[in-house]
Amino acid sequence: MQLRQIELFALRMRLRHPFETSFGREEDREFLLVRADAGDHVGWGEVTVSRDPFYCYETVETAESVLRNYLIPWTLSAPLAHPDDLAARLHQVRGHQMAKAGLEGALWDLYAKEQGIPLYQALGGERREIEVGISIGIEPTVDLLLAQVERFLGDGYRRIKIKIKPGKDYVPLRAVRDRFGDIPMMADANSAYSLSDIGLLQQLDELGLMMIEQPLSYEDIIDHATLAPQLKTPICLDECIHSPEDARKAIEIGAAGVLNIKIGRLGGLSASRKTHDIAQAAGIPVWCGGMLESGVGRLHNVAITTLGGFTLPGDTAASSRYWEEDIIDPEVEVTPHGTIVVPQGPGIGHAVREDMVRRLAHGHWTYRA
Ligand code: OSB
Ligand code: MG
Repeated sequence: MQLRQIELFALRMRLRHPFETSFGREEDREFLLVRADAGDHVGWGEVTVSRDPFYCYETVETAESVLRNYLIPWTLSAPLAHPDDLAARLHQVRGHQMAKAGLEGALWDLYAKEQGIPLYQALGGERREIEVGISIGIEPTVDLLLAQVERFLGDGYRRIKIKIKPGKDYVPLRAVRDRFGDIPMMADANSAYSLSDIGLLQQLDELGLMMIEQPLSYEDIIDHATLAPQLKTPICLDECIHSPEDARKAIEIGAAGVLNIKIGRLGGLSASRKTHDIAQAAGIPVWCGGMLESGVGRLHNVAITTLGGFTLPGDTAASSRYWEEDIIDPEVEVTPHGTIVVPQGPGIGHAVREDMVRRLAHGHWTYRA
């Protein structure tokens, strides 16, 4: 890959419905897009950060800073044969996984386009249709939650994930079970509990959840390993897995029965694929998590989900669940039976609406090789 220039765009997009988790409420998504230009082909990646350091320490500003001062100049400093080689070049920068992932994602899209193949094939994926679920935020009332669940079941989503926090856990989940019966259902706590809440977490066991996602601290795997044998519900880790090595260790000590793979949190598609391979070898199912992505990040999520170990429906919902208008054409759609048909065109497979990106961008930086 012979890069000519890399551009960075700062975007703010209004969500159709505010999204509330145990760590806060988002009404606007703020994130970065990376455009990698090699002359004949252009690749796009999404830096899945947020404005605030509440899900993780990275923010729009930290990603912008580390991309501009280190990651982009180092990427442009010499040609790269394959996107898998980028991580080694950026290795000296510790952490900042989302910043690295957005840049690497643009190179993966570019690489696949140069090869004339879809991104999912470049990654070694095989599935042509992926199963998807929906992630529902904390709603102000049980009735509003039930209305959301009803709507998304009607849309065909294959599993319902509901955000919980202390005081908004057993009661709303019980109401969903009572109303909708034996639907595939799980909960995501985003680190809102500690080991002293074990009685409360054990109460959730009776709901027959597929799994509970990240009940304990965002930087813990030890307490999750202590908790796991005391629950019937499998534990799925999200926040505390930042690398394939983290995944290996969590699996080794019994902290995770399931893994949520987020490309941004893991530092890119290459690391996500490695994490998938480790989980698959250990018999641990994985699914693809989401960060309320625009169409660009969403299509990267679709591509990674085609790997064989993604045996559970992920959080990759339709563009229209988030946006009035997405920045890709066509938008990502979900079939009435809760699947996304994997695009077969080169790279991410859908066009990026560049005019719209340039119009929406409130920050724009260009770096030449
Ligand atoms: O914990 O998975 C999470 C959104 C923002 C931050 C963290 C999470 C989420 C979601 C939404 O659950 C997933 C999506 O619909 O993109
Ligand atoms: Mg989560």
